Amino acid sequence: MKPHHLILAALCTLSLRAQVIPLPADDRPRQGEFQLLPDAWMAIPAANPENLPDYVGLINAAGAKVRFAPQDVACAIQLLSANILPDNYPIPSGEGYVIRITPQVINIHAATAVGHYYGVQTLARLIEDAPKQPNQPIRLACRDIVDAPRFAWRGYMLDESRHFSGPAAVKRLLDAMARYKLNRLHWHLTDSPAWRIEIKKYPELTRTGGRGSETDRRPDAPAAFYTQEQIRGIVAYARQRGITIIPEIDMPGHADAAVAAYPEHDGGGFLAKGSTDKWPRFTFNPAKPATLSFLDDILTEVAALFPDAGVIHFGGDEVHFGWKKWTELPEVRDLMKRENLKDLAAVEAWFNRRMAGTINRLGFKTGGWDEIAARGLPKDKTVIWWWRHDKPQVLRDSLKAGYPVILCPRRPCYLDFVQHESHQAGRRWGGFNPLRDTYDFPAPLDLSAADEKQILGIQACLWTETTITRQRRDFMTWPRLVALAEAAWTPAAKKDFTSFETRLKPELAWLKAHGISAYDPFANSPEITDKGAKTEYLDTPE
Ligand code: TNX
Repeated sequence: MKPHHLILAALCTLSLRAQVIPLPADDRPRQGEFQLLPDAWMAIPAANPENLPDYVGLINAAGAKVRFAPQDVACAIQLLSANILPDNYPIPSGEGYVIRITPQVINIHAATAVGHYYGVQTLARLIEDAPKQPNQPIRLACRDIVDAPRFAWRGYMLDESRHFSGPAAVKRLLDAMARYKLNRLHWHLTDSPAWRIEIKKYPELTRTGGRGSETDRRPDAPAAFYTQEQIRGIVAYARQRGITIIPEIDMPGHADAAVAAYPEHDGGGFLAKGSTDKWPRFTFNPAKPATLSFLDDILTEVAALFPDAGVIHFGGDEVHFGWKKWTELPEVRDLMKRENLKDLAAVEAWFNRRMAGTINRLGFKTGGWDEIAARGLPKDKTVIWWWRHDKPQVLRDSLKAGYPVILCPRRPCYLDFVQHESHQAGRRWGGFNPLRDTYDFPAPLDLSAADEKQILGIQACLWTETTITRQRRDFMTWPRLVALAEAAWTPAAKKDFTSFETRLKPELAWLKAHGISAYDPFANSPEITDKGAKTEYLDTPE
């Protein structure tokens, strides 16, 4: 071909470049194109409409104009079952799907509603990417996309205690997570600065414990928290987007806010260094019967609010920082004698087993930070979150002991770490977390195939000590969370940072258009530091 013929060919041929993040597992071009006409029909399988994702809405938000089809009309887009594919196709299961774009029709095959949802998300990206003119068909290149996630757990953790987000911000976050096929929101609802989840039996938890934030310790600061009604609404909103919310109620450490509300459960905290104890009531009393029933009651209400969570996370992190008072507590002394416990680590382990028993009885697995790995909890009812990147042996031991593990090491999964060498606000620990490190994860761990079977997935965590405003929370989260989404979904062999960067550029525009103030790594946009910012409070009904 002469050069000008090549140019002509390029102009006439539709782009086959898939502007999709996360990159699908397999994308095979075919001959021809499909023309999606205005007002075309979209067929959706009958199901409980209340729980159905808004498939039509997603396609139309991408710039098309399709309609929900009545029975028996010829449809342009059809959501079909998994097992009516031609013989040579793999049958999708779970979150997987197959999209077939032929000149006649677009078929999306999946075994589940969430599989269809992810197929529709991918199709929506192809539609977004296609050139559009008013009242003209949208031309889509024919192709087969055969897709399924690498990891079942593709998560984000949001710390609500240090600074509160509020229902509107969480829904906005869920929308963006769904776009990138992230499927778990780990909701860190309680910690030392404040308690953010309404518990009907103990109203002081939020009335007193919900006051203030990491940067506002005034005793009369307003309270900010989620009511149970708001939580039910957020859980349903997430479910329609394929996202499961996992609540975390941190114990026996990180308990100051709860203990401020109900001081009878105090187990002591950091010992005085000079006169400034930062968290004097860091722990619950781990052995007092009334405290254990109080925690049972809380977990019972939490379980009812998150019926589909599968796992309730009970924290379990950093307890030894604040357990020094335990030796003086009569209940702890009695327990040690009665149960023949030789040290405080054994007391902590006893407490973990005691509370895990409650969680299991409520029908959930127990989730915990990696400190709980050596505590003798049942491996079929416990999930470990590996976070201490400086303790790789803890990961090895957890895998060896047979626990399912979620990987969220500080490096490169903590989003309170800075992302550019010039950035001043945020953490570092022998380095920081640039976009590329998050994208490449978990390759540096050199996981074997056997390891990978035991690893549920990966998760980014936003601890909010230094993120006061929504703008800074966005800045620290995005676009690293987009990189994590591709790392969690796309097969290792298909990951390619250069291709990711090309696809990320238009995503930055999408994030901006949706009011999300992401960091722009290409322009090295100015750092949002929150220097001088004040805690923002939302109105929450009493
Ligand atoms: C450690 S990560 C914590 C959090 C802090 C975080 C700050 C973990 C299980 N505990 O309480 O917010 O460091 O990076």
